[in-house]
Amino acid sequence: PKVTAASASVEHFAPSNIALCKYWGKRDQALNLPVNASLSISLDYLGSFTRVEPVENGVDEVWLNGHQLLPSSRFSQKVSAFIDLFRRDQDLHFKVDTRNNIPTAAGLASSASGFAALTLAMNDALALDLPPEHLSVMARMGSGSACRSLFTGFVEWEMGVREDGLDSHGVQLEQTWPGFCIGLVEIDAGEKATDSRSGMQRTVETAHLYQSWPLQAAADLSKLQQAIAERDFELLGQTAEQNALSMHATMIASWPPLLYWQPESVAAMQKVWQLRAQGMQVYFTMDAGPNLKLLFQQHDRAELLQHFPTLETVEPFGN
Ligand code: 2P0
Repeated sequence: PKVTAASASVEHFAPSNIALCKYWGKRDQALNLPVNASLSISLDYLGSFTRVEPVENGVDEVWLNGHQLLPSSRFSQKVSAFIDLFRRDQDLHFKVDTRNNIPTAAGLASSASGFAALTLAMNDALALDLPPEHLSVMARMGSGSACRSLFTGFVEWEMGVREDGLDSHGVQLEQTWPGFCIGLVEIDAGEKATDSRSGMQRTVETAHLYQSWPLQAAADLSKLQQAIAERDFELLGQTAEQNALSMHATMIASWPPLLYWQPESVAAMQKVWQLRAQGMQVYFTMDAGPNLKLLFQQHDRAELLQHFPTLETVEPFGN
């Protein structure tokens, strides 16, 4: 982008997103170009508020949930490197203040909403006026999954074919699904030991099983598109759950092994399978962390809450 003068403080919100077909593996590390296309649902009001304002002291300042981070911290460095894409060679620095209303680093993709909100804020601060798909390309360079958080509802991340990545961005699907619910089962909100970036790199480099992943993901993506078009909840749930478990199988087959599950994660999976055996249409998906995200429909919410009393539920399209 062409840079003009930096303006005063601006704030933007972007939602977190949960992938039904996961992004796992890069064909280009520097540009965050994925090996496979993915499909997610944005979480409505759960996400990140990011405020950006110019500072005069010659370095970026990064704040997360009310605390200033050390410039040497992983997140600070990632944010500063991302701002480099906007400021280019200009002597412009910013205070970036991000507040998440979801647990940070607990596998709830706060980096996705954070970089999406930061992209919107930088676009405003520098008066760039970029179109949505270009904003999504920029967000992707901060964190791959952030390109999906630029949009609401169902979003497909088209992997693209270009080497410069300009065709690798999120696209919002037209379809809605009133009554579609996501439930967050928090197993552990602590910081995870291996972040997604190094986790997916390790999987690509060491797991033979990963060779089967691109085909699995492509097949799952078409099933999900069909399920969304026909509002076939069973097809959607089965596909999303199998996709997540397939991704985790490639992680477990890495070396050193990458197992994000805790005993309570497995217990929650078994509870979901038990409820399904009793006839309830409830499915789960999991990301690079121990927490489960449940997929279900509004008419099952009350009964599901009896089995998962602390469930935080979101209805991305209302009910
Ligand atoms: C996803 N995840 O599709 C997958 C499933 C985690 C598991 O996208 O290196 O933080 O910044 O591009 O976007 C998390 O990976 O990784 C993620 P980078 P990112 O939601």
